[in-house]
Amino acid sequence: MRQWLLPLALVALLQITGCGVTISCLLAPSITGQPTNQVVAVGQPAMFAVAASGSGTLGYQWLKNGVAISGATAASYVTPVTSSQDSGSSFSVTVSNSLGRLTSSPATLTVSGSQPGNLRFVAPNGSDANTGSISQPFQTIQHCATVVAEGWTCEVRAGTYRETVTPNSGITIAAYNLEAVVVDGTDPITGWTLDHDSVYRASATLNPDDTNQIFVGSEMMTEARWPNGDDLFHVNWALAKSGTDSGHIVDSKLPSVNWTGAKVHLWSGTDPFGNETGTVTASSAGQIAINIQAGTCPSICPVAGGYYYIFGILGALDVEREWFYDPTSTTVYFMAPGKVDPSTLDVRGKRREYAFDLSGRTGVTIRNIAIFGSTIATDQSSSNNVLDGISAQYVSHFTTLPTAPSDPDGSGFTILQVHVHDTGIILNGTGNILENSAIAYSAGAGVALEGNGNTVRNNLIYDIDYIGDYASGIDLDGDDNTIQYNTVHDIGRQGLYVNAVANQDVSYNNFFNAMMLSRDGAEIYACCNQAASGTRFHHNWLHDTQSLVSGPGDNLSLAGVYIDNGSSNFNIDQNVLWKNQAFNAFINGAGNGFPNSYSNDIHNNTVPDKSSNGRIRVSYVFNCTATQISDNRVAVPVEDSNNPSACVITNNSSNAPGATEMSTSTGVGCNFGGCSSEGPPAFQSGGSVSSCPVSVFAK
Ligand SMILES: [Ca+2]
Repeated sequence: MRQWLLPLALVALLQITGCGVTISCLLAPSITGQPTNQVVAVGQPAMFAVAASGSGTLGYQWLKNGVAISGATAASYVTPVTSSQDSGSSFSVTVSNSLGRLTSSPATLTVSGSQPGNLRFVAPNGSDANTGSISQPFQTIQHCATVVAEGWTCEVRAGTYRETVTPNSGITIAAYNLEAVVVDGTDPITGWTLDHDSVYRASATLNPDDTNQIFVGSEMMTEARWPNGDDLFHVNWALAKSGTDSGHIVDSKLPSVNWTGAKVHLWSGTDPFGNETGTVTASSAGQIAINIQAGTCPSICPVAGGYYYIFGILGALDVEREWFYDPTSTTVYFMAPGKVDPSTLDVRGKRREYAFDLSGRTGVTIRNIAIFGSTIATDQSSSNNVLDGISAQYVSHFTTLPTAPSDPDGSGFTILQVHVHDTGIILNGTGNILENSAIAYSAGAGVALEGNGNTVRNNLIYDIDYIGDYASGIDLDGDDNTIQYNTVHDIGRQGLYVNAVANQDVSYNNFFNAMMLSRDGAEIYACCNQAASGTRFHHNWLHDTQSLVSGPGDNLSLAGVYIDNGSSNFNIDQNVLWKNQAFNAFINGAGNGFPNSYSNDIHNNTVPDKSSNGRIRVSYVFNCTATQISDNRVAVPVEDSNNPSACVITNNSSNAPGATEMSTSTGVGCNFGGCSSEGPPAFQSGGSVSSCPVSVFAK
C-alpha cells in the first residue's frame, strides 16, 4: 500500500476525540476502517492499516495468521519484503484501550508471481534509450508503458514525472517498492521580472480558457479577485445591494477599478441551488453591468442580498498569492507569498489535463502513484482497468459556468451541468475499479462514474465541487455500479448525484459536509423524474449537511438523502442519518411539472437527531399509497404533509427497530489514514439521544 499512509494514520489518531473537551464520554475502542486485502509483487513489502477510535491512547498489535508480530504495534504495519511463500497469509490487528479490546477482520496478502523477466524500470535519471533494467532504467513512464507487452509491469522509481501516459493495454504501472512517485500536470514557470510594486511577470503559455492554475509547491495560488480571499469553500463573498438585477450588480463597496472584462461569480437568487458566472460589460462607481446566462431567474439570479466576487482582471491583483494570466501577451503576473521574487520559489502552472489517459484501454493497473494538478480518464471503450492506491490532488479546475450548447430537458439550468461528467477521476466504460485512493480538490466532480458495472470502493474523496454546480463527490451516471466503503466530505453541492438509477449499490459509505456552497440538496440527491429499478442506498452514514452561510433558500432542504421532483422506487434502509440541517430524509413528490413520485421505501433507518428540523419528511406525493416510511428509529415524528392521499407511515419512533444491521462491528467509510470521522450519537434506553457521538452505531 501507500507510504503516505503512515504519517496520515498517526494524524488520524490524534484527531479522534469523540466528545471534544468533555470527559464524560469514555468510549471503548471500535474499528472504523478494517484492513484490506493487499496484492504485491514478489520482493516488495506490503502495508496493512486500520482506522480505529476510542478514548485515550489506543494500543495496536498486528497478527500474522493469528500470531502476534514482534514490534508491529502501530496503526499500520509494513511487512518485510515478500516471497511467494507469504501469499495467502492472513493479517489482522487487535486494538485496545483501558475500556476494552477487539480484533479487526482479517485481510489477505497475495504475492503475485511477477518475475524479473517481465519487469521494466523507470527513473527520472534514466534514458529512454536504455534497456529498462533496474540499473539501466527508462526515463519516461510513457516510453515504458508503450514498449512493454500485456502482462508486464513498469516499476517506477521515486521522482516527479511531467507527462500524460497513454499505456498499452494489459500492463501494470506501479511505484517500485512503495517509492514516492508523482505524475505532475504542472510545469515550472521561470524568468520572472518585476512589473510593478511587488507584482512580477513572466512569459508563459498557459491555457486560453478558464482552466489555469498556478501553484507554489503543493499550494494552489489564487486568481486575482475582489474581495480578497483564498479559501475555496469559506469564500470571502461580497454582498449585492439594492438596485441589483439580472443585468447589474450594485455595491457601494466596489473598489474604483475599471472592472470591464472581468468575470463575476455569483451565489444568488431566491433558491440558489447552483452558482452562476458571467462577464462584466461596463463599470462605474458602485455598479457593474454584467452579462449572465438567461433562463435561471428567479431561482439562480443576481439579486440584492446575493453573494458574489469578481475575478480574472489585472486590476484585482493586489495581495500576496494572487495571479493573473493575459492570454494575449502570454504573460503571467504574480505577487508571491512574502512578496518575494517568484524566481526563488517553485512556481508552476497547470499544463496537462491528464496524468493517465486510459481511453480505449483494457486491463491496465495503476498502483500506488500520486498525481498532482491532473487526473485520470477513461472512455466508453475502457474496460477492466484498476486504479489502486492513487493519491490525487487538484484533479480538475475551471472557473466559469457557460450556457451549455444543448438543453435536453428544457429546464434552462444547463449551467448546473458544466463539467459534471468530465472532471475528477473519470470512470467510464465497464468493469473498471477505483479503490484505496484519495482524491482531493476539484472544481468539478471527485469521481465521474459514467459507465456501467464499475466499482468505487474504499476511497477518500474531499474538497470537491468548489465551483458550486451539480458536480459532486461522486457523479453517478450509467447503471449497475457499486459504490462502497468510501468517505466523501466537504463538497460544494451533493456528495452523490444520482443521475442513473438501475441496479446501483450505494452502501457502507460515510457522506458528510455536503452542500457547503449550495441550497436545496443533500448528501445523496436524486432528481428529477427518475424511476429507479433495483437501486438501494443502505448501510451509509449521512450527516452534517449544511450551507456554510445563510441566505435566501436556506430554509429549503439540506438533507441526508433527498428524493426530489417526481422520482420513484428508491430503497433506502439501514442508514444512520444525523445533524443534517433540514430534514434527514426528504421525499419531495412533485413539482415544476414533473410527474408524481411513487413507491419510495424508507425503512429501518436510524436518525439519532433531536432537532425538529431533523425529521423525515414526505410532501407533495399525490398518490402516496405505495410510498412507505416504516420501522425507522427517530427522535422526532415523521412529517406527512401536503400528500392528498394517505402514505404508509408506520412504526417510526424512538423505540422502533431502526438500522438493526448497523452494529459495533459494521465498518463504514474508507479505512486508511485520514478516513476517520466523528460517528453518530446513540439512542439511549427510554428513547433519548446521547449528546456524545459514538464511533459506530449500536442500538
Ligand atoms: Ca485582489
